[in-house]
Amino acid sequence: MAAKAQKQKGFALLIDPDKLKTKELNETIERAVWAGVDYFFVGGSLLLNDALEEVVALLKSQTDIPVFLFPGSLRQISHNADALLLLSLISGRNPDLLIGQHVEAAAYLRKSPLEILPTGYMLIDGGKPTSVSYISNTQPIPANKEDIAICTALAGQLLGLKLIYMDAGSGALQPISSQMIEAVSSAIELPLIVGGGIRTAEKVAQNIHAGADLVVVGNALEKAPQLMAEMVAACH
Ligand code: 1GP
Repeated sequence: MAAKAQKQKGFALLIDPDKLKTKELNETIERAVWAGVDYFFVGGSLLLNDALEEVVALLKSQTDIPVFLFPGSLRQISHNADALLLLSLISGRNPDLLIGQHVEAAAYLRKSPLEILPTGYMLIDGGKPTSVSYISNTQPIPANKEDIAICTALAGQLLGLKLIYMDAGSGALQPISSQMIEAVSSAIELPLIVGGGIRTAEKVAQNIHAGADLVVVGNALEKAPQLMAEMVAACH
């Protein structure tokens, strides 16, 4: 745990290729560089516009900020990104999202130049049904059940996953509580990513203080991009 505490904290800006037009994306990239964003996460539940390749190409051509794919499904892959969060939805009991899609994608991913980051993905109830809980056909972990979250994250660690991502879902009414973050963070040795419904720099700071290693924000910065610099600063 001591080693974990010394690790650098970071901020990831989530980009949903369905939402941003090229002009807005250019402005977002400029702002992200200026603010000192550590990572771009790229992904969405559906990818309606088939814009993933275009978005990744633009990010890679304009910045050195690493681009991590955060795919709604393993059909959402671009080899031009830097890394892939290979998500196993360990809070749910949908075998397709625990192992099924991974089997289908394995031979393809093995040939890919992407760095593969095996990630235990845990949905935590954020106060309203989210796209991801609907599409994944799974129940999130109740927001006040720290014991279930701890055991789920621990199981992910024992299975050899390399990261744990706790997500209240995009646009969640209630972001994950500090109590929940602290409980899980202090029970595992893996880096902990936290996202979903974070709207203020204060909440970013609270998450870091509670033990998150990487904080992810999407929606709030689509609506209020001027908050980006203070949110990033709250991580460092
Ligand atoms: C969702 O954790 C991400 O998967 C980010 O959520 O869009 O609510 O910031 P928001």
